[in-house]
Amino acid sequence: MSGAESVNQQRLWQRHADMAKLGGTPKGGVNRQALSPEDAAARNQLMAWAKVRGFEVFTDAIGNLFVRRAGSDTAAAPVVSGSHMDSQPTGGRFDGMYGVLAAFEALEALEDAGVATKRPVMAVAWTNEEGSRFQPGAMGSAVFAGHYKLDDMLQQKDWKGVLLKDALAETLQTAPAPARPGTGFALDSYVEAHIEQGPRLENERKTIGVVTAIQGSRRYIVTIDGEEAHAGTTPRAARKDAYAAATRIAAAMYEATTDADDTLRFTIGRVEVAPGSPNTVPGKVVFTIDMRHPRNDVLEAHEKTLEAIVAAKAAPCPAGIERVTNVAPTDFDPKVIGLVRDKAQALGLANMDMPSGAGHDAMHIARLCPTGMIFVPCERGISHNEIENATPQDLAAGTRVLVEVLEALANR
Ligand code: HGY
Ligand code: MN
Ligand code: MN
Repeated sequence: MSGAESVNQQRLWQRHADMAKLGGTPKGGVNRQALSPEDAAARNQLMAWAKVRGFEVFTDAIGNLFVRRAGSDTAAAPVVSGSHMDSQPTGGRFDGMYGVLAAFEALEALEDAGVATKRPVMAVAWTNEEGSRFQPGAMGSAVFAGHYKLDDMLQQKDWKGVLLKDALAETLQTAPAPARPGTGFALDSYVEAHIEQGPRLENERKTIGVVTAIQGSRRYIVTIDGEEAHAGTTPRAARKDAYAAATRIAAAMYEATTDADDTLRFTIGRVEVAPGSPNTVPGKVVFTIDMRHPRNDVLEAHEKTLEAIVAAKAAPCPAGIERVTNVAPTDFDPKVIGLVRDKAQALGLANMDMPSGAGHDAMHIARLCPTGMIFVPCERGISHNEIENATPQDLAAGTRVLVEVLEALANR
């Protein structure tokens, strides 16, 4: 039996159902935010499955969780596949989790098929890809790739002021694993499977997305300092209303980022208004910006525009804009792209080349080793939403391509 023939569609689907219970929401989605008790439960579940198979497991200093299937050449750098198990607050059961479970299923299929590989093959669950609780996102893979310093990330706080260092320690206590010091080790190659999180595959009736690139992404925090005052007695002329300033700034930003070809992605996803009392003029507003585009020069130009808008529209409130992440557009490795396409073809799966609008851990790992991604469709392209859905058949098809690609990389 080949690796692909040993992919067990029912086992893979059931694992998704089992994992969806960890942080499951009444609407059928998941709220399994990074380094939460639900995240720890998912880590324990993955390690329990790995233990049954006798796969080695370990974590690194930022909590990335690795599952290793040995190869014949113990000194060889591993071929790695994976994604993330943390979710958005109102997330779906496939975003990230599919990539981790497809990688684990690939290890199991190689085992079931009795396929020996020269290089070790590993599955990984990267810490905090979503970046919704702790910013920045794709944190575990970024620290692994040296894009962020470990100590800086350990000092990050969530919106309630919880230190990442403390949340990580608690998670690793709840979900203990052999810990390797530091982060980062040599990888031979990396392939990540993920739902598309867009409608193209479904619209074009393709089963496999051969991912060629990931667009650039930048995140900012805008802080506006007004002056708290009585809502009933304070004349408009005397006000330093932080929320009024925020609305002027946001309106100007939406207008400035409305490009003719609808390629730029501009999102204000979180707004905090303090003190949040109906009869007190807001004294402080903090809001996030997520901006993306395939070209860095376009992002650079828009960043200058955002800065100019804050300077021009904030008065009479002092305001600032701080960039918190900047990930350049990523082109994947042509050899890995070709391998994904060839294996999809060989398996008779309709496929198409396409870029990724969403960010993924692969965008950081691509700076370390030959990297590629495999997309499968999700229903109506909906994601970051509890109704996110995919079919067992598509998930298994993507996993069959994945195991063939991993085997080819591990034996070349
Ligand atoms: O934001 C992203 O692109 C990813 O889904 N976390
Ligand atoms: Mn994801
Ligand atoms: Mn996501």
